[in-house]
Amino acid sequence: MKRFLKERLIVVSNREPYSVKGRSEKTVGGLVSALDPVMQRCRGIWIADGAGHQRAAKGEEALRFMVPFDRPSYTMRLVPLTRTDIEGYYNGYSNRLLWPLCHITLDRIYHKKFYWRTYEKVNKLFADAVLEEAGRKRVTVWLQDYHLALCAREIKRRRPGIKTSIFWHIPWPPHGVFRICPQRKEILEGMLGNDLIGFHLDSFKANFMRAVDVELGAGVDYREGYINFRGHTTKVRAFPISIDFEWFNNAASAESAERFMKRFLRTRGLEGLKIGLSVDRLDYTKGIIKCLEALELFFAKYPRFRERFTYIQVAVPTRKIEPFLSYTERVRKKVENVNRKFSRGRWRPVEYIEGKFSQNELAALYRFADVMMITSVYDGMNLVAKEYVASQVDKKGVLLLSEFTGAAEELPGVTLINPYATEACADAVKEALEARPEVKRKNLEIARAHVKKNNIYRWVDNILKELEKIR
Ligand code: ADQ
Repeated sequence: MKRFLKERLIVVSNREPYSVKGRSEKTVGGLVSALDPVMQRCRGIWIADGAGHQRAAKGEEALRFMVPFDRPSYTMRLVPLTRTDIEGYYNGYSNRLLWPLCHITLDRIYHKKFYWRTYEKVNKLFADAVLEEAGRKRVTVWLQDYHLALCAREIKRRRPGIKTSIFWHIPWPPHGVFRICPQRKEILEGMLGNDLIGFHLDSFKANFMRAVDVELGAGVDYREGYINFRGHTTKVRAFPISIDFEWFNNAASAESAERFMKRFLRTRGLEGLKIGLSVDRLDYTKGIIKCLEALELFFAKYPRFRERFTYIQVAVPTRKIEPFLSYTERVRKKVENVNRKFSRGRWRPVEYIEGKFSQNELAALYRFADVMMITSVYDGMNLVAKEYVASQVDKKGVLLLSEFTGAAEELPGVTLINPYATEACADAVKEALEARPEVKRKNLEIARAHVKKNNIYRWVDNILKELEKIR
């Protein structure tokens, strides 16, 4: 990152970047993977929910401390939420309404009045923490994601001079879908408390602008990306998020990656096989069932790949609530079915691993996977796609990428798939496994050059540059 803001940077997110259970451990997820290196460099303040925190320390010390513990670089400030707060704001409004709504999985939407009341309350609690940390100092606040749609409006109400911005990490759906939201006006008004709103794609930005136009009658300059509402101007821009290319490139090139992979393949009896890979949170938007259905069809249609190819599905449990829990059950059952159908001797078509891997281990897996399939039914960006590309140091693999990910609109040199077209996905796996080495090399060179240039530091730089321009 080249740029530092003149003012102190306060990042606010639902989840803390480190969970502390005796030692500090980085949490899994796109947001943390993206922002932690940035905060380490600029020594800001990160405000997050501390409900999952189990610190030995009490009182003040428990809520405010430096992270990471082995290399203290920036301040963590926790907002202690009760179980009821989490139930209403996080499990409820954020993940039973906004998440399925923005991912257009409408029959998963469920709403209670209590969810909304708590969402409003918790957004106020986050605003309180921001104002307390800011004191009389000049700060720039950078809110993260759909949990905090109302926070800026509250900050501005009490200190209009504080510069605030939000980055929306998930899609913003077309207005015909967004209007389903029972609190659509309040959400939009809350968002317009920000001076800058960032989305991954121009299409999400256009959807948002259309919503404020229709719902609030705000003054909207579609071309320049400005919204005028009640005397306040908000700029809306697309900033496609990325990854630390060099980190993945180096981690995948390391000898330790080769050693890890050798051991991994040996202990699981996968030596000598072609390898496929998916790495997902156990979330219905990632289309894991779609991926397994495509594989089932692939092994049925192309039996010559049996005993020659195994697909590794790494799946990490995230939200321990419905409907994520039943989705996890469905995934497990589907894996069992496919394996029961095609296994022979020691060979299994799908190697299902439920759990978390370190980033070094992921880099190794990415490097040695001959094909990676990403079947999200809708996805803001999808960092896994970029991590795979950056880790493909030998340029021997193929990325099959759902056309419904943000990454698909941006990444050149990858093969787009439609996860709903099951047979076409199965065929794409076969074609990937038979692709000529020079074609794979050329495609990966193109994709890698793109991610190398448009990396996470550039993303942050672009957002901070835009924030600096705002008076
Ligand atoms: P996510 O929905 O979490 O992010 P994604 O962008 O793919 O999706 O990021 C997932 C992250 O978790 C990756 O960095 C990956 O390495 C990590 N991860 C996944 N499985 C893991 C495992 N088993 N072990 C360890 N790490 C694992 C949201 C949006 C995305 C958007 C990001 C960033 O839904 O569309 O790209 O935010 O804006």
